[in-house]
Amino acid sequence: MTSAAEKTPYYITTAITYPNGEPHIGHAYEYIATDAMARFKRLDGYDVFFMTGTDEHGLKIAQSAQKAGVTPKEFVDRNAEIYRQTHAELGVSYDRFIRTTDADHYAAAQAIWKRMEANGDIYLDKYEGWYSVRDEAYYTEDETVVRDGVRYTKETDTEVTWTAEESYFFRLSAYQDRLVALYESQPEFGAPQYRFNEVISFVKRGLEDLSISRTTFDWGIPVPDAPGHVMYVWVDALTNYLTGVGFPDVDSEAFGKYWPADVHVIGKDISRFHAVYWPAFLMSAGLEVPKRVMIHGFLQNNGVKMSKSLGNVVAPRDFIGQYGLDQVRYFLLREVPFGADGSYNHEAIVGRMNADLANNLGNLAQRSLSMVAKNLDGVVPEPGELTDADRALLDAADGLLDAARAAFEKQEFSRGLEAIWGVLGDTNAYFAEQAPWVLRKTDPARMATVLYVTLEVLRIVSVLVQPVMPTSAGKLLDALGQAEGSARLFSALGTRLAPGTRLPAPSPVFPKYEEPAAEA
Ligand code: ME8
Repeated sequence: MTSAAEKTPYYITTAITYPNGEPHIGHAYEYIATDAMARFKRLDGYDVFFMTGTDEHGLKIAQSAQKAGVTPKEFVDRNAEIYRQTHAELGVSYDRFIRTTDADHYAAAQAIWKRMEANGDIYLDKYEGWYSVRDEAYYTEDETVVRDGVRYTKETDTEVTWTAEESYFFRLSAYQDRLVALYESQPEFGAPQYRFNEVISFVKRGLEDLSISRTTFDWGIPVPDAPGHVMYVWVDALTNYLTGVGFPDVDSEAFGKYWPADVHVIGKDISRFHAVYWPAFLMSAGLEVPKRVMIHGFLQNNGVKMSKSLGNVVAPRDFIGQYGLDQVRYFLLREVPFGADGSYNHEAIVGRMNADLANNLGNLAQRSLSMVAKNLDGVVPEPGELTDADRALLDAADGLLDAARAAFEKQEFSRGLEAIWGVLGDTNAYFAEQAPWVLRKTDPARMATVLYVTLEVLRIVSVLVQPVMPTSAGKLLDALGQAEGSARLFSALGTRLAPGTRLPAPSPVFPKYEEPAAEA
């Protein structure tokens, strides 16, 4: 037994969301993927710390609050609750839900600022430029276009206005070589490679110093010893990853254990902040940089960008209500290679639900478990001598743990699930070929062996799909007589299903999706 003290720490985070709109399926996608990763590592014996939360400062939030006729703090208190609720509905097993208005976060943001300042990387100057409130970022003139008398950014198509203010600057330009050296010495720092390459070329083109304070509004963390200045929201936001593990107390147990983070999971629109600014801030502050920034793509509704004006934004709650939580979690992680942009539509979801879940997994489990209930008094039989077919199938199932580890280690969830469903496909073929319902009359001992092998593959598969479908996999493991606890950890895959295990009466776990009957 490994005690908690000996477990390898694993620190994983999502981006922290701006709580100014309703949560949509794109946010849910990131939460679910990160949750699956955290659950995978816990089941694999790691000491996991998983953090998510909300990014509550900045002009955009202040303006939304004003529109809603409440103070910024009232606004974020109300909206952070909505996001917390979404996490609960999605079954997200976070260890901390951080809010950038938490008191310990103010201390952490001010501490990192002081460290960067002490290192000579912060200076006061004047800033002029095209500012996008939506992006909380300045753009150069050639990064913008004018349409119908209004100027927009080319990249994000958000409106910009000419803004001039006194501002503190971070000497980002001084970090170009160190960043390139980091990317070379830590080639897995950014992933997937094609998205990381964009970051690398951006840095190689040369970096300008970064404006990191604002004086035109006050909804932010005060810059230490600089009345009138609040921190640029991204300095504040990125620091959340340190706050969660005890910073500024770098001698704390949490910090020693969990920093540097193992992986920050983020979307492609914020890769620059995480793979360029963030490591530069950390180097300046004399802190280690994260091990990996995993950049996922964007989800589109039927190939169309989700937007309020198109009215095609799907709320996670509605999505889950229609298909079921585990079904949605499976679909999102199986359908789109993590990193790539993806699209969802009703037919694709129903296809996966019916073929992969109801048929390949659910039906196989129900048929084999019912046969054990009817013919073997609901007790896992002792297998007889194994045939080549039995051994080949068990070998393939035994190889799944390593295959899943290799895939999940790189957040390649779809690849891991594909391997598992490959073995399920083999198992269905095996079941049809061996035809235990025929053996029942001709060779009951052989029937028992075939059922044993089938249940054993189902046990291995159920243990491995827990990170993706916690509730359904739990029900399958109940049906296979595997109690909660050590029998469900990956370490339980080192032993075989125990003959003699008494199984409860089986009931179907994955119903087929039926189209609601058309209204008469
Ligand atoms: O960017 N598909 O917050 P945010 C997939 N507060 N992912 C999507 C998506 C979509 N359609 N739309 C958004 C912020 N996301 C900052 C982060 S971290 C220190 C600060 C992802 O609410 C997006 O890429 O705009 C990001 O990773 C997360 O949702 C939150 O986005």
